[in-house]
Amino acid sequence: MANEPGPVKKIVDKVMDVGAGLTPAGRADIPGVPASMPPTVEEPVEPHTPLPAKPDQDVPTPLSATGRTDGPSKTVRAQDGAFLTSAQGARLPDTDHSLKAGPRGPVLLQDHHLREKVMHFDHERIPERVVHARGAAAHGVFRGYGTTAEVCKAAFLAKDVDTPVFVRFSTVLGSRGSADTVRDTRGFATKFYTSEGVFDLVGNNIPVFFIQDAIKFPDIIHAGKPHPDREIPQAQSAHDTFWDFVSLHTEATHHTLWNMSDRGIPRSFRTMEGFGVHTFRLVSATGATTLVKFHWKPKAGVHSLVWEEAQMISGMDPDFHRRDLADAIEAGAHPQWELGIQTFPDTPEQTFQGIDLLDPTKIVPEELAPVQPVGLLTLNANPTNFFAETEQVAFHVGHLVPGIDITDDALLAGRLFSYLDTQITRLGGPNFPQIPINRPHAAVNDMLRDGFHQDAVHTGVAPYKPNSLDGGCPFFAGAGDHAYIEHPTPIAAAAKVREASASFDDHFSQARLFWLSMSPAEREHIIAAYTFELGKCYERAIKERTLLVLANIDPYLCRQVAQGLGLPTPEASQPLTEAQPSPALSQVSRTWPTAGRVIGIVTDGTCDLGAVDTVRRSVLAGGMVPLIVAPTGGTLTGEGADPVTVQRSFATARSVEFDALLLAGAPVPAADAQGGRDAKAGASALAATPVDPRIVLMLQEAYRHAKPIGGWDNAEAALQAAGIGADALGVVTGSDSEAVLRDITALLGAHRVWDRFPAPSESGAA
Ligand code: HDE
Repeated sequence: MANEPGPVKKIVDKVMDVGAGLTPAGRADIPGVPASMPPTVEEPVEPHTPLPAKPDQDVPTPLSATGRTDGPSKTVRAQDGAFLTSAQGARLPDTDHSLKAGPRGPVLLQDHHLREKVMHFDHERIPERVVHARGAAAHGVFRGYGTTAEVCKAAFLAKDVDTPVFVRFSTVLGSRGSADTVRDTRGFATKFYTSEGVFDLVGNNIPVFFIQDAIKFPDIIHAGKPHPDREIPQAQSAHDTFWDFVSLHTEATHHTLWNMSDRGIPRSFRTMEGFGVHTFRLVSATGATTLVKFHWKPKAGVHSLVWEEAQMISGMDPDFHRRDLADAIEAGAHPQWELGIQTFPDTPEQTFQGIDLLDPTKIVPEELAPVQPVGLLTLNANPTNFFAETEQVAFHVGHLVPGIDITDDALLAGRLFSYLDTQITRLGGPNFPQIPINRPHAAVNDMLRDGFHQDAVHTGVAPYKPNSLDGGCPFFAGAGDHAYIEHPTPIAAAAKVREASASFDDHFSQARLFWLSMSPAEREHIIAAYTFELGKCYERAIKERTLLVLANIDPYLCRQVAQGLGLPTPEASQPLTEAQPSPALSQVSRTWPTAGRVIGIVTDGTCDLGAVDTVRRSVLAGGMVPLIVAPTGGTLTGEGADPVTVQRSFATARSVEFDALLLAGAPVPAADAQGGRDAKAGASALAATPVDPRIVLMLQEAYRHAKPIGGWDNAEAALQAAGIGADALGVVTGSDSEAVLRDITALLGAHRVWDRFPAPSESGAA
């Protein structure tokens, strides 16, 4: 009875029939279709089996709890049958009315359907992650380049080995429902389902951490989370407790500076770098060891939002990052990252050119140890069910495979304890590795038994060793059988102390290195970020204390922030180090691929629609996403031109959705351009212009967010209404719409037109 083709085919034909009224542009080109079939206006009532998942979606590989692959199909875990049933499979005639003694009578306790439905609903939520609660994930594949053969024996790194992966991106501080574009560190956690067991690389988009020892983790998180009395502010570091802690605990200085830089507000998960942060130890087939740091390099380049844009998006589209990831995958623009390693000799000191490799507040500049590519990650499918996959995935830094070992990093040691511990509460017991998304793709023959939610049906009577009753099974593996054998790293004799190595006391030299490596535009953003965040603090003492920290990074930074706060500029308390800048740390001055960028094409429908459609198609052909913005939703039609589907109306569109804007003429005010209806149209000065005030506002925002703007026909009139010169930097007008698009695409390669706003010359000086 499962998957009966007859009724499904019938309903599919029926819904496709209704959907046929929609143009292909509305259905296929623009990602975001909510279900695999377009809905009908009337509620479908003819029974049929569940609709299939969307083509862009995948599910955890169907494996048994013990890693067996034989048997189940990909839909085996989905619901089945055409009829509504109870959890026990009994078919139900109604789910809208409780069982009552008469239509107006009391509800009867014997209503077992009501009881089951509400009981289950009452328990739908599980505790959110204590950190990194807000996240989004995707399935993909990792292909090894084989370049690590000399240093690492891990099977998944061998040449052309494809390993399934599941990657979850996250913010750190916010609750599950918080906005995506807040200023914060981002998590970048990858689960590799390798043939030798699961390997989890649980990293961040910032290569250093706030603390050097895991015992401080509750402190930094308590300080960053909302104040415990009022539980505000949500998902932000712009408050007194955060700055109170980081100004007193100066080992946080380097990470905090990264947070205040553009890295704290990424444009997309797709445009983030990822870092393993700790130093790991690789082991070769011959037992030789190498210390390494892991890096993820996005093929799309490293890009960020500007702060005003990030704040607007938090209101306009709090799901901006997760939508962007899912849409890109659905559109076939599969995001890619190259995994790379920096390698260092495994010496007893565990330092490299004077940098302590066990100190997670330090980087090794790429100019000193280049990042060597070892494989390619491609995210190619969206989860089918958020809860089952993204919410229940459980990462753990102790999920290691032969060839990858840990070091004595004290932060890593605490994580090795924490990531198992937290799942007991979050996922309700010790059997979370059996949840479909967590199951290894390697044979599992452990002796762990029973417990809540046990899914395996183990055979045998002897889950202990040694045994003879189960024929001695399971047996020990040797190195030749891919056993995970800890590298016998010598441990120097030492006294038990609660202390850190003296080298951990340097809290400022690398913060200064980061500052000196920034372009002038990036430095201005950092100044603005500190000024904003500290400006939100209540206590003057906390601001003054933070200025003392900034004085030890750079006098210009300190002076500018102090000025913005209206406070005196303190002197540095220690000599500034003369760090060599690392150009690899800057996001500016390089060009990147433009695939996946979003271009808004604005028209009031009175222009040459043929040209609009041609540009729209060229944007698509370039791997970018065109969104048509018109006075109302629906379809634009014109003589001799194909109909053009509208994605955003003047009322619903906002500049922050677009990386660049194209104007097909100067849109006249639409019928709803009234302040009483749409406050965006309310500015009286704008209402007086012959251009729709929402478009004027959109242009002004795009301009100040340093976005490229192009136009043809009468576009100059719209620019003029917005106070933007047609010859301004990054503004392109002309009669040939295709040529304008070419210029705009070239500008997008540099991400933004930063030169539009030159930084004060003083910013370059120390
Ligand atoms: Fe985590 N961290 N962490 N962390 N972390 C968690 O594990 C913890 C640290 C990171 O998408 C928790 O399953 C301690 C560094 C990511 O599911 C928890 C310490 C780095 C994620 C936990 C750290 C990270 C987590 C919460 C100090 C970057 C999200 C839920 C020693 C290298 C993974 C969970 C996902 C999640 C503890 C420090 C990254 C509580 C104690 C450093 C990306 O176990």
